[in-house]
Amino acid sequence: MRSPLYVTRPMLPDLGHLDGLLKEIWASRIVTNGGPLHGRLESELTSYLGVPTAMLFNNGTIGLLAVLKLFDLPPGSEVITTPLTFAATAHAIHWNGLRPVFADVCPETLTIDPASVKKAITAKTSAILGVHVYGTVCDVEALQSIANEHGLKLIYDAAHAFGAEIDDCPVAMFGNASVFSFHATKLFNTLEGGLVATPNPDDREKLYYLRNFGIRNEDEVVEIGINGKMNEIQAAIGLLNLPQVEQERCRRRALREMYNDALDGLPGIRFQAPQSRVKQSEQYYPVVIDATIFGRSRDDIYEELKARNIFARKYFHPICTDYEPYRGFPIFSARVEPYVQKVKSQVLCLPFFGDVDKKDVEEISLVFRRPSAVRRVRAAS
Ligand code: T4K
Repeated sequence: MRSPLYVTRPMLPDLGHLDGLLKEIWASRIVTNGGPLHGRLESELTSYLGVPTAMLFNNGTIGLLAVLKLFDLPPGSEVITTPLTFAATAHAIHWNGLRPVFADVCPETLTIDPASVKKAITAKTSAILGVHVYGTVCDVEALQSIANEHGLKLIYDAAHAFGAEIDDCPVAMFGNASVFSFHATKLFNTLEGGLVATPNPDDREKLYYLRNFGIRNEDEVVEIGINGKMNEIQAAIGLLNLPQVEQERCRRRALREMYNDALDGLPGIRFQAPQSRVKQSEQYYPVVIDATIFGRSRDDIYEELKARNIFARKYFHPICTDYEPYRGFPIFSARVEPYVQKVKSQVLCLPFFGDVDKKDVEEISLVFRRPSAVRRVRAAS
């Protein structure tokens, strides 16, 4: 049996280099609360991401909580989002005392569908929270025009979109704010971590307070803040990983090409359409498997890969409206049936990180290309 192949593996720095930074931390004994490495990383990421405001957080979820607080959305108001996302997106809305409202996704991009967003707008809507899911960016122009027309805040969950650009413009310059995740499973990671970016330099001050209990100084607390602080060891990992990120992105880009070639021409298999104006973050490699054409389902392929020690993932199945707390929440759609209800059983994210090699891709493609044991068993029964 081959060694396990996971959907992703974290990029890690050279241990010798980490040792140097750990010695700095040990010498200063400043281990958190905005230490020197935190300051360095925040400033490097501000330049890297090309935004006026870039504030580190201890994870993406707390970043989402803080960003929803940043805009003082009316309590109980509605935030329109996609159900095809990680739990954190919807939960952050709920934790803010707001109501998540779900809108369908575009069949081509699997990002939130602007026409469906329009169907979901009511007098109570205060914001749209789009997700650049798998690294595919949302239709930022259409969403902005809806937000402008209805006076809504436009926020992006950019957990999958680190370093993405649209027409050479950093992705975080679109909308009112974007939230990145630096979790171990992300292209750029700080083990756990996150960042809130906005195109507005004036947001810095409030985000600073929201991240640190609202503390202005020893005598004043000016916001209902939270503990969103990244510690010095996370920052050290980030400082060492940042210079490696473009190389990892290039390796993934090459891997994407390999997969595209290996799976090309298979009826019923669709992979992420390239977005001509976009520099892709290269976060995930999702394929959409239409069992009625392909002959085997997403779950068949998932199981066959698993039997070979290859661990693809069904992100994001179940979708948010399948979770117990959101069961019964409608999915607003410009279509007769929400497309997301169909595609949630069809998406599979294949192993996607720099160390996945040609042999791995060949092995995976063989599973797609040959009649499976599952299918033979089914046919025989
Ligand atoms: N918004 C979106 C759209 C998101 O996708 C996420 C996070 C967030 C917001 C929230 O951001 P954070 O608060 O997390 O910063 C993972 C991650 O835990 C989660 O961060 C991520 N999305 C989500 C898509 O994936 P799981 O349950 O799939 O993780 P897990 O532990 O099964 O890991 C997947 C594979 O990665 C493992 O099979 C092996 C590999 N792995 C994982 C870890 C943690 C490693 O090799 N090393 C590791 O340390 O959720």
